Amino acid sequence: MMPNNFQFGDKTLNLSNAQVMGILNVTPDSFSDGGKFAGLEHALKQTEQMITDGASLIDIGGESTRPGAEDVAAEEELDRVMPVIEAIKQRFDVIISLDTSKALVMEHGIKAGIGLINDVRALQNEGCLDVVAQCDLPVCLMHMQGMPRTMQQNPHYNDVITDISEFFKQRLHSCHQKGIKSERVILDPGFGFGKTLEQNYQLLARQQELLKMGLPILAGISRKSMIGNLLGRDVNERLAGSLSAAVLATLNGARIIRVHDVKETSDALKVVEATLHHKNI
Ligand code: 8Y7
Repeated sequence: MMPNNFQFGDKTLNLSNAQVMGILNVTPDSFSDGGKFAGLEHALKQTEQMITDGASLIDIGGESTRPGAEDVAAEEELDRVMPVIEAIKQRFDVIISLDTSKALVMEHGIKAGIGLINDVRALQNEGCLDVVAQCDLPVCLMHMQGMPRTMQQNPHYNDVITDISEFFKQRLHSCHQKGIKSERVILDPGFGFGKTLEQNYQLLARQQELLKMGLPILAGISRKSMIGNLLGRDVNERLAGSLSAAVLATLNGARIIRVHDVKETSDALKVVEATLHHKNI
């Protein structure tokens, strides 16, 4: 059985209720915010608003991983994320999730007091397993097929759930070899990361099969192409689609939902939770 209480550094979250993770992009090219949160003041206002609106985690990322994006140097990523992490730590009592795939950035973030390492490359880059092994923070291992620059070119799966489960097993094995226990691992199927529209919806439909791994699931679908391409909607017109996806991901077992629209998602998930409360009792 999965424990309900999950430790994020010095903070505990009860994952028996779905939790909202608010996205704070600090990339100049972030695709849906147009880089307008690049400034520290704006990032802090955005953070405060997301906390008020119901986010229990704030995910800070300084590397764009949108399809086609180029790599960012570690120094540049540190320059983008560290001032924001430090300022948030000073002012707010919220769990900071650091979206990075670089060992050096993880190391700095850990020292600054983050509560979660969110790695879309699932600790496959050099040094990441070692850095995570030396701390006791949780880590989110996300599935991606290929690399951001080319991942949408020709994704292929024998079976999307089987293949993703296999990937998780391999990554968990590597974690265990370094002494990173499963108890601090969160799994994420990686919607949109090397997946066609069909594959993304099959994944959402069958997401609960991943619960067999016995670990909490995080899902990020907010404003993604699987919404936009299905509906023919620009990135700023994807709220209703994103909310539907957040509800479905929660019904299908996700415990943390990564979103741009925190207020609306928190409301939607409260309605889901109030209903689910009456099941199995
Ligand atoms: C995800 C993510 C992104 C996701 C996790 C976007 C950083 C692309 N997507 N991290 N990051 N899961 N764990 O559209 O789905 O937000 S970036």
